[in-house]
Amino acid sequence: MTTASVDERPDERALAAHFTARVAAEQRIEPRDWMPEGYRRTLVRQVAQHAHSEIIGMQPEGDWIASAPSLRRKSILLAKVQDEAGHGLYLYAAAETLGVDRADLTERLIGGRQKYSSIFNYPATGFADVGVIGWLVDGAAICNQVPLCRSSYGPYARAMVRICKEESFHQRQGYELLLRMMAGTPEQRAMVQDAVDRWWWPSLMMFGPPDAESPNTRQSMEWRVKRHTNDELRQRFVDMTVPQAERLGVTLPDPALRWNEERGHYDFGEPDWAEFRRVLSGDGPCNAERIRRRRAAHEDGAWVREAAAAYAAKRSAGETR
Ligand code: FAQ
Repeated sequence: MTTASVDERPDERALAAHFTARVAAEQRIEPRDWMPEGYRRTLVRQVAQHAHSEIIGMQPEGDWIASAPSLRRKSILLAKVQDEAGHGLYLYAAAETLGVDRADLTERLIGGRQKYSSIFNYPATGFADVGVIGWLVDGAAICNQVPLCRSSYGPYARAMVRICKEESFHQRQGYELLLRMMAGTPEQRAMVQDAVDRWWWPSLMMFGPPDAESPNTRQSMEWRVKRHTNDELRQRFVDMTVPQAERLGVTLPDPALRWNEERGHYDFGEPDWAEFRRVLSGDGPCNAERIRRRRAAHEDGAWVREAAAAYAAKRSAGETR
């Protein structure tokens, strides 16, 4: 006689059936609900990667706060970068509802054991990059994240609602900055075009590998953690962005880009997936620098964490007296 595995025990089977039915009925799964271990692991992976991306994502634009060309641009950029810190915090809080510890997730990030978005391993070399990051990177982030507001896991979906509102503001500030620069001098227009040339392909890579090479998509769609495949969202982003590029007066660096009447979508070229894999493996232009700075910031913040913990301990001792 063989012993039934945990998954085969009748009560576990009933719980799994209940979980599947709730997901199918578009009901939210909440932290105290039973969930399959794989579902929990997938969410920890995705939500933590997302949180890390927001925090590491502060670096490319953050570098421009000190040299923004006017007080107005400086305050806009400062507010945007602070929003990204806030997004990271909502997302770490959502991950903690799954039974993981934020300190441990941070250790995993700076130890290279957890990923963050490939896009933040590219340098922001000019001020036009701030506009292009807002337009393309936040634009891609919105495209990917609006459907996540309907993700099956309650705390993640609710965090996404708030994040998306702010991301759409970020996208507009980027586009507005670019409109201003495009109405400026030939040098300013050239800066914008140069930034678009550098950020276009990495932005398409934000959506992840092609569906045929995406190991997680099928299961994540079944669990309704993800609501669309990587390729569907990449197409949606291209369709949304081409008219914006035309309005702006920039050329997207893809000779294969053209409207396909039959499909009702733009055809576009293939991103360099070898470069994507290289960046994911740690060999992008800025990977080492991003992690080095994140680690230094974490170490520099040790005294704040210690002081907060000592204060919390003092308060709770006071409350129990
Ligand atoms: N970069 O099987 P799939 C932002 C990994 S936030 C790095 O397709 P999945 C805001 C993937 O983790 C940007 N790694 O995976 C902002 C998996 O690795 P693993 C972040 C990537 O999860 C704007 C493996 O490849 N957004 O921009 C990437 O089903 C401006 C196989 O891939 C989110 O995190 C990549 N691009 O789909 C901040 C959104 N793509 O863990 C500052 C939420 C894939 O198995 C300034 N996440 N990988 O070893 C998602 O929607 C999904 O996780 C995907 C990947 C679509 C990113």
